[in-house]
Amino acid sequence: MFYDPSLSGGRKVAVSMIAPFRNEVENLPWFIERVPDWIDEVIFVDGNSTDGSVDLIQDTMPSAKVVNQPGKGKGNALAYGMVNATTDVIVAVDTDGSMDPRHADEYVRALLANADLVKGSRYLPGGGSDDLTKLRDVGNKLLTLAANTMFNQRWSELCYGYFALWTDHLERLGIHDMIEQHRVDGKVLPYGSGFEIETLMFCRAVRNRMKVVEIPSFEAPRANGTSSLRTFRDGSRVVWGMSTERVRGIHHSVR
Ligand SMILES: Nc1nc2c(ncn2[C@@H]2O[C@H](COP(=O)(O)OP(=O)(O)O)[C@@H](O)[C@H]2O)c(=O)[nH]1
Ligand SMILES: [Mg+2]
Repeated sequence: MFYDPSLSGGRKVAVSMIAPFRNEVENLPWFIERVPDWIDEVIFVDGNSTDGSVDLIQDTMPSAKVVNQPGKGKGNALAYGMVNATTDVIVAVDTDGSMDPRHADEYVRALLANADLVKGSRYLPGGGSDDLTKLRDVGNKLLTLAANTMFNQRWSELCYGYFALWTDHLERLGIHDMIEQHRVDGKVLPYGSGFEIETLMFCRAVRNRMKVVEIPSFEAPRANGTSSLRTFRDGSRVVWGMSTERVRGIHHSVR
């Protein structure tokens, strides 16, 4: 349970941490050690790992839930993890050693201080990244500019996976519907199944007139292994995401 007497009349909230992983056996011990003890439910979402990640989680954190994603891609994993949450609040965190789960309280505090969705930003003062290559940095800035123009926002960042929201909002954001489309025909993942998931959620939050708040976040370099993001393929999917949401209409509800 998260409890801060100075916020929201001292309301207690139960929190789920959603942690997607694919072959992160070397990075998971660091992550698991840092999961705050006030987190009520940790849902690890496996993308068919073959490196013993599942055994490691079950041995070192037997209280955690480990679920298999029904389809492919990080978006599919996150959506599936989120709809399995049984608590009030969801915090999503990567498990590659780049995001420190000990900062989850900052996200919950911002939700309790009256936000609907809280997104981490590496570009706000106090945030940063040692993981972004120059190319990704420029790409992310251009994508942010495009999303800000299309959705009339002043976001400092777009493609970042540390975020939190009230679980009740999932339905409004159409997340349940997304995991229905988990069948993958051919090579292209269905819409929402890839790294465009965050863009899709943030843009849909605007479409639903939800209050989106950014807080600073620092991203360390991925501790071990390599990123599965491919800059051009996934950058194009992000453009697909924001354009699709824009065409669907800014102030028309998602559902
Ligand atoms: N379950 C699952 N997790 C994934 C998948 N792709 C990436 N991840 C996880 O999502 C997080 C971010 O992925 P990463 O490859 O580091 O991308 P980057 O942070 O954008 O460079 C990591 O914790 C990965 O293990 C996937 O297809 N399925
Ligand atoms: Mg990473």
